Amino acid sequence: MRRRVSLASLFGAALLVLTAFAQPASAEGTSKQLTDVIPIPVDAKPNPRADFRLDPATVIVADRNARQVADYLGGLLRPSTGYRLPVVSRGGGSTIELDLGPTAKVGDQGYRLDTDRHGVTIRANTTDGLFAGVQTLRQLLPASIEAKSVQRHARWVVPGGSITDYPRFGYRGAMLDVARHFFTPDQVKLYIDQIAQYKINRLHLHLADDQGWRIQIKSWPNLTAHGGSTEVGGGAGGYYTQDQYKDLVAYAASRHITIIPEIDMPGHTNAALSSYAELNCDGVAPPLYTGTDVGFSSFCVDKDITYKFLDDVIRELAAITPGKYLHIGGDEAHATTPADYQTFMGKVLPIVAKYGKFAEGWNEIASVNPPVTTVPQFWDTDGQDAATAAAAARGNKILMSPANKAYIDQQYNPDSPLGLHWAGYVEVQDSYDWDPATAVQGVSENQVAGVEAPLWSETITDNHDIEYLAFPRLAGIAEIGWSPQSTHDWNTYRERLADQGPRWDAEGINFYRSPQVDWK
Ligand code: TNX
Repeated sequence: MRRRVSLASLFGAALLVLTAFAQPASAEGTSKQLTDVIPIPVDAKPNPRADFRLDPATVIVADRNARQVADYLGGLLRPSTGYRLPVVSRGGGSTIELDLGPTAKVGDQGYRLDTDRHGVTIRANTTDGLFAGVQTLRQLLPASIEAKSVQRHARWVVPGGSITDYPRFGYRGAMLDVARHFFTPDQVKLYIDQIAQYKINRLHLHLADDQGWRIQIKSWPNLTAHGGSTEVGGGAGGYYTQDQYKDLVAYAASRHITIIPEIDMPGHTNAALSSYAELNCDGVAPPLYTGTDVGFSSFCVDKDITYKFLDDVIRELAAITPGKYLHIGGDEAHATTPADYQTFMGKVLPIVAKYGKFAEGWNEIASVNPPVTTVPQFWDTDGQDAATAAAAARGNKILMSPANKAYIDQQYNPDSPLGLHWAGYVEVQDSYDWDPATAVQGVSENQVAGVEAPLWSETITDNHDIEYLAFPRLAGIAEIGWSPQSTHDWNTYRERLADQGPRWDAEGINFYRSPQVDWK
């Protein structure tokens, strides 16, 4: 008896020693906290005795309707683990199970994630929810899971416990301006992969501006042949054929992201006006433009051909866009009188509806009393716009992109090598520390569609540049869009953000090492 007791206490002492040894290992990232995730989950109940460790025999269990997410997960985990991780329809032993079926509390984008010593189960009502759960699982693993080659000495531990998680807002967007500088389909796909890990579910593509027209319109071929032939600085530009665009839409869908295409109008249209003389009031096509001024171009509001043209453009674009929104710009129409702007939008909004879509527009569109299905995107910097507040009061949902917080094309500080600063310098804390429910006077939580981080491309030309401006700020905007306001806290956020550094290194993401964060 005595002997037994002392054995037990010896065992206890050994355990203590082991735990002490385990501590530094966890600091190195072999074992993480359940909440060490961006965006932070709604609810997490850790169970430290239920950690799960992936091993060479682990299988991914998913039935047919979850297969796509399972294949994606396998694709994420195989390169660094070197494990086979086959996707099977049933299996025991060590498993990661994706389970599509009625799941309480989490709605149509959320998920439950339960981890015990035998494995991980992600449950959701939809494949979007499963995909979101997969992004969480990914971050619960050590950063080296993101490596592209086998990491022999890693311990692939997932912390035990349960997460119940769902988004605050349905719309969590990123925008990429492919008009000022063109980005190839592969460049856009890389950005899609990067934003998907933060549960971004919309990618708004700014497809036309003064400097370039980037989407093939078959009935108006000179838009791309001529209008797509240059960009800011005079480079060669480029455009997407409709097949390439459809492929991008499908690729985004495989990352559970909906593409929202934008044709900006009636301003920001020099590339189109330069391609077709008849679209100009004076019938004279202006030269192509490769500078960075705004507000000098306008479609001719009085000509019938303008609306014949836009009917064709919107018809062709709607036909290759499965998402329900088309963005029609409407910003900075300084070369259009307010009366003409009203007339113009009064004719174009019905064309969008005629082709079965809802419109999105920059907040100027709120002034034309658009249908309540139209989503004005607030981009101002002073937190007030009477027309936006009035639209919200009429029932329009507002998308939040206040430029001094959400514009990830702005410089971080005066020394930033890339970016503009008309909205001010936007450091990492600035982009995180705001609340969409109080960002605009007269627009409250239930009137907000969500958030979006626009990345204008006057100063950027490749993925390296994209990454430098988007990371870390995009992660903060993503968290604001997903996590409840009650979890909002810069001090704990900056610690979780620090943990993203090694992940971004492993992924090869060229992020800005802000001095506001103690990077690991
Ligand atoms: C303003 S914001 C613009 C864009 C520029 C951007 C640069 C908005 C709706 N229009 O045309 O690219 O600033 O930050």
